[in-house]
Amino acid sequence: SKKGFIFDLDGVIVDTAKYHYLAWQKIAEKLGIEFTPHHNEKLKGVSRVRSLEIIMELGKITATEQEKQLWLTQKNDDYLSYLTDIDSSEILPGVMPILSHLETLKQPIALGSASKNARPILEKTGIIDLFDAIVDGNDVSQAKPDPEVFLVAARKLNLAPEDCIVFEDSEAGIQAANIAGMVSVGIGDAKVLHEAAFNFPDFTHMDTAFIDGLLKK
Ligand code: B16
Ligand code: MG
Repeated sequence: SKKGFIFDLDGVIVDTAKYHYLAWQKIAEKLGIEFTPHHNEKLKGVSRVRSLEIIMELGKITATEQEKQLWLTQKNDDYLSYLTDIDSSEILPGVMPILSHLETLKQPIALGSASKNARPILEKTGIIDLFDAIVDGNDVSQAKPDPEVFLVAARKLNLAPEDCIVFEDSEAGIQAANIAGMVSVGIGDAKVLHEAAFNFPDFTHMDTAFIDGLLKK
């Protein structure tokens, strides 16, 4: 049967989560706020604006709208500087075999990312043509864990939410997929992503038989 396979971008398809972290760390440092990889888990999958709010809450600081805009711009400029020279080597191990398998089976593939930088990343890594639908931070108004991004992707694929499978590396994204009524697949630390229906440390641990099994349901 036909299922919709919805992929998150940062931390699932490409290894850009590390660049988000580096860029936020610089902002946090400037604000005198301690920001560890553990704190960073809460930022994964959430919007840029919400990410800054979380950091400010961590440091218990307030700021004017103008200051916040400045920090958001600085963070994004810094993040983009890491992306200047990226290519297909940024694609995480095991991702291409799964995407190729889905393509061979003619199963619909969508992107469901919170990032406003998703399209240039897919272009630079050379995989944009594999996607039947792309939904990113420019298309939605509600950040994960709100299910909007995945529901819009399902609609674009013309599939019911229950016929969609979401691959996510973030707590917020797994929650969004579950709220949407989709099958959630956690990619990363199973302890962090314990709410997912399935867990894999990364795509090298997922074989094509797992995909075939989902299609039989
Ligand atoms: P941008 P995803 C998310 O992408 C990231 O995980 C998150 O850390 C980031 O803040 C968010 O995109 C917004 O990204 O600043 O590029 O618009 O994981 O949903 O693909
Ligand atoms: Mg992610």
